[in-house]
Formats: sequence, C-alpha cells, structure tokens
Amino acid sequence: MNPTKITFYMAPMSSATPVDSALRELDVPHETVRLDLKAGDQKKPEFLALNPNGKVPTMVIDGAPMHEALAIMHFLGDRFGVEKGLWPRAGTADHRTATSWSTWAYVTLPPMLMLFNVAGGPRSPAALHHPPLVDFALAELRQRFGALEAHLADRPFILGESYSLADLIVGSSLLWAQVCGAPISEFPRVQALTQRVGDRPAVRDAWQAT
Ligand SMILES: N[C@@H](CCC(=O)N[C@@H](CS)C(=O)NCC(=O)O)C(=O)O
Repeated sequence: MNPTKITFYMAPMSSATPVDSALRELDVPHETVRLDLKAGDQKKPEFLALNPNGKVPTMVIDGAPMHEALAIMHFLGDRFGVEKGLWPRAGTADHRTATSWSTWAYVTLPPMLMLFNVAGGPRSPAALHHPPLVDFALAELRQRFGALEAHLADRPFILGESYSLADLIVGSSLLWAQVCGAPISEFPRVQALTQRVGDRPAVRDAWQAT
C-alpha cells in the first residue's frame, strides 16, 4: 500500500487529544498543525474550508479533509491498526464489537456527561444549575457505566484479553468522565479499564503534550 500523507490539525487538551493518543499508539507518520483556539485559528476561512464546523480534530488524508474524532480514529484503526494487531479487520465480529463500544463512548455517554456538567459542574454558571437534572444525569450515567461493567465481567479489555484501539477510544471518554466527577469508581471493572488506558504511554504523553 502507498504511504498515506496525513496532516493532523489539533489543539492540546481538547477533543483532538484522543486522536493524538491514537497516532502515537499506532506510530503513524504525520505532520501536526497546532491551532490556537483562543486566537480563533479554527474560524479562519482556510481552516473552515477543511472543516466547516471550525473545530479540532481535523485531519487531511492524501489531500481529503475529515472531521469528528471518532470517525478519524476508526479510519486510523482500519488503515494502520489492523497490521499492528491493535484493531480488528472490517467485517469481523470483533470489528463490530469495537465500533459498537467506541460509538457508545462518543454517542451514548457524552450527552449525560454534558447534562451532568451543565446542571451542576463547577465550570457551569450557577444560573444553569438544577439539582434534579444532576440526579437524572447521575442515574443515567450509572446505568450506562453498568452496561460497560457487565460487558467487562469476563474480560479486562473491550475485545477480550488484549489491549486495542477500542480501549483507547472508550478509555479516553472514561478519562474525561472521571475528570468531570462522574461516578466511575462505583464500577470496579470500568475503573480498572480507565486506569489501564490512562497508564498507556501514548495516552499519557498526548495528555501531557502542550
Ligand atoms: N464532536 C467533535 C467535537 C469537536 C470539538 O468540540 N472540538 C473543540 C475542542 S474540544 C473545538 O475545536 N472548539 C473550538 C470552537 O468551538 O471554536 C469531535 O469529536 O471531533
């Protein structure tokens, strides 16, 4: 296969950080372009031409732009992860499990985390605080973490006995949930997965990169 030319548009400590972790874990050659979000680099016309949402992460792959962290990480898994044994081949049952749980981490979990943060988080304005909504979000989060706890009942990782990009994707959301104060510690297997992912050098280095 020809080398794939990748340009990664990112900002430190952002939605681009899990993608940065994935690039490090898979050792993918790429060029990095760091955006200054406070200065508004993401709203400049030349960047909006790549991603009309004006957000990071954005990736240009062989000249074609792509956005959304989850989609980008699925691409990285399919293109680079299979040959490294870190992502299952498309069409297999493991690939369906990997995409199910990674989509869960980016689609099913975040709305309740957002509600939990907005309705009671320390960085949310007091005018938006609403304790009954915090209780609702907590109950929903407990149900969702409970589902992952059940999946992990007989395996330490999303796909079984070994680490994969699916763990990195799910674990990145769990690490964020932990920072937000979500009740992960009530779920020992979820907590253990979060810890294992947080201990990966690729994940640690990406979160520490400034
Ligand atoms: N759903 C998007 C979220 C991207 C996102 O919200 N990125 C933020 C950084 S965490 C951003 O670029 N914000 C800049 C802005 O909104 O102006 C993804 O997962 O890629």
